[in-house]
Amino acid sequence: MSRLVYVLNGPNLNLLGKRQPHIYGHVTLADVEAECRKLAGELKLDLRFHQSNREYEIIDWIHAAREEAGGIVINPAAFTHTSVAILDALNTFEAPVVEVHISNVHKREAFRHHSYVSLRADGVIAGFGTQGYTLALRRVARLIDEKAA
Ligand code: CA2
Repeated sequence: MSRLVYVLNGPNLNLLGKRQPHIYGHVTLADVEAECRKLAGELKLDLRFHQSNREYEIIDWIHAAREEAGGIVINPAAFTHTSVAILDALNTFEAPVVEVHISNVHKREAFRHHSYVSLRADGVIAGFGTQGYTLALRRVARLIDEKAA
């Protein structure tokens, strides 16, 4: 089982820490990547960390992950609630998938309560702020270790 994990981020997350701090906090996506890379070192994981505002790029990264990755952590952002195409791509990926949301989507507008991605995700983390990413990485590492045992 590969110890390479893809961490994928959807639209507008490049603005993390720069706008709407009352919802998403002050931590930037670069800070999140640095925290993930630090933890990945401890967990002996390799990381590919990406963000895109384009649905097709996220789909292409999921296809790339099929070839080489042992897990995916994904915050699809608004595509969570709209994208059958990302769900279809994730359904072709056989290793663990953990869905992350920085905010507690269930405390927000009704349209954020439904996730296409949750139909595939092995677990979902929401409302833990950017800490959710490292929690998700720990879970993926555990699932990889369990499969290898
Ligand atoms: O809570 C999350 O992580 C979300 O996936 C974030 C998405 C939202 O559409 C989902 O319902 C929940 C929005 C990402 C936008 O990120 C921004 C960050 C800072 C400033 C503006 C947007």
